[in-house]
Amino acid sequence: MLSWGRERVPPLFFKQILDPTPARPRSHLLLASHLTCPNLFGVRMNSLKHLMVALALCLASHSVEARKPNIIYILADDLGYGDLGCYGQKTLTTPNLDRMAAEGMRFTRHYSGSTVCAPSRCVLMTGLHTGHARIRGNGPGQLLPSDVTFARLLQQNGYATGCFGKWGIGNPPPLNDPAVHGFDEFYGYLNMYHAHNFYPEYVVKNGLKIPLQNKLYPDWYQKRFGPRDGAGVAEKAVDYLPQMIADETLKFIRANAEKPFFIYYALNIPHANNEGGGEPRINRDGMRVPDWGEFKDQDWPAQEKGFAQMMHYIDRDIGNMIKLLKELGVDDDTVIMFSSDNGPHQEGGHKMAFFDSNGPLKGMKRDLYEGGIRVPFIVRWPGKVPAGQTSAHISGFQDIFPTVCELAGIETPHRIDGISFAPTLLQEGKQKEHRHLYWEFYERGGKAAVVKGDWKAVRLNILKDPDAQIELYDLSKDIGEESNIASRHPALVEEMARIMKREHVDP
Ligand SMILES: [Ca+2]
Ligand SMILES: [Ca+2]
Repeated sequence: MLSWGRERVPPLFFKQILDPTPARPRSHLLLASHLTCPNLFGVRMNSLKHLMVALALCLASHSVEARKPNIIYILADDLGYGDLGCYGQKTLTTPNLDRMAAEGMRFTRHYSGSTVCAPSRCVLMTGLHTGHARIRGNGPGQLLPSDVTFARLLQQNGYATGCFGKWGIGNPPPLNDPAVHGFDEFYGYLNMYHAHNFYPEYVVKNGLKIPLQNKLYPDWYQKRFGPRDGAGVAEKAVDYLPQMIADETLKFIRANAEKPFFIYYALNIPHANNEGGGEPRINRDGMRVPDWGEFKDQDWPAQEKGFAQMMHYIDRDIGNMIKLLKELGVDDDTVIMFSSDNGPHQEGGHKMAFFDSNGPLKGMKRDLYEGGIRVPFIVRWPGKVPAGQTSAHISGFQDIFPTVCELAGIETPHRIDGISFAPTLLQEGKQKEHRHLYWEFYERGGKAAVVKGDWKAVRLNILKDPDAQIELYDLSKDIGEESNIASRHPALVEEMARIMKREHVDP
């Protein structure tokens, strides 16, 4: 981890250096290679020798300018560590994600940025953990234009960049927030309340609200204001936006197959429509889907059939995406990453235990126990990331920033909390390890947590008592965090307390 030192970092820390010294953009590379290659047919060559020299120069200039990989980062919303077949799910099947894991690398110690949506996405985009990040909860707040995202660095380095789905960083974010932070294209939901609604009345496309055919129950209009703009429950449910978002993503891939592209595909499923969960007019079904498909005859509550179908959609749409990459001949040039923004939810009438969404872990969304923050993470890059590997490397959302930049050959000059795990992915060079990972969270009494190798420290009720007792678990023997052994390791508990103090910087 890039250490912030023992002193508190002054507020100036947030004014990150905004001069990423971009590598030559791809358009320049193309221009350069064009200039290096003589006009073979328009200029008369004096001899065959000259022609051969020219050809050699031309080939050399192309070989040093190897294509930058496409990057697709897929983020599910509230999908748990136990929800995928390849992570032990017993009831539901996820054949495409399981294949993606079999053809790539599956991480068993990957952690989300936070235990709820907005801060987790902030950590992902900015590479700063929740003790340093601008957005640390789902409450009010926005990114500043000067906050550096890796999307912007990719854009500045010749990538076509698109965000599809739920932005949800800050509350409410400005309508053009993704454009401000490095995305050429955006299609989906800006604020998280809007993203609760699978049948909203509008979709945001490049800073504009585009109307859809859905109509809310009229009394929901009075409840929609400020950050809740767009939330509610549809009386007329026609356009299922998650499907339209999946289609738009494929369209972007087709349109940009020739360039290096970066896609941030931020699903808003299997999250609940929290407003729908309390709405008797739709039988309190916050897990509403167009149809229940193969699950329709199951003896399950409607909300569980809906959850199962959402998992099926996620898996099916990722399968279609990989199929398209193959069709376009860019599969080998594309790194795909899949994860979830926090642990499983129990909202919208859905029960977390129904499909055992946290697997062997303790807790769920809003906990800093493992169930709230340890998430599935799969990386597939045919021919580059070895197939069928499982990695126990300890990594978090803050690491995506430097990893993606390293894979794209981009320098990351400003200080972030992440460490690139490209050496693990490519099995090349020495992998640097985090000394520890840190989280803080301000709902339900407030809490903080540290992961240090197999040791896990959790401190609850920090709003009432910042020095509240620390719970300590040994994850190597106790993955379910059942046995608090803090009293047996006072020195380690002291150290965890020091880490918590050091990693928190007042926003
Ligand atoms: Ca979430
Ligand atoms: Ca469980």
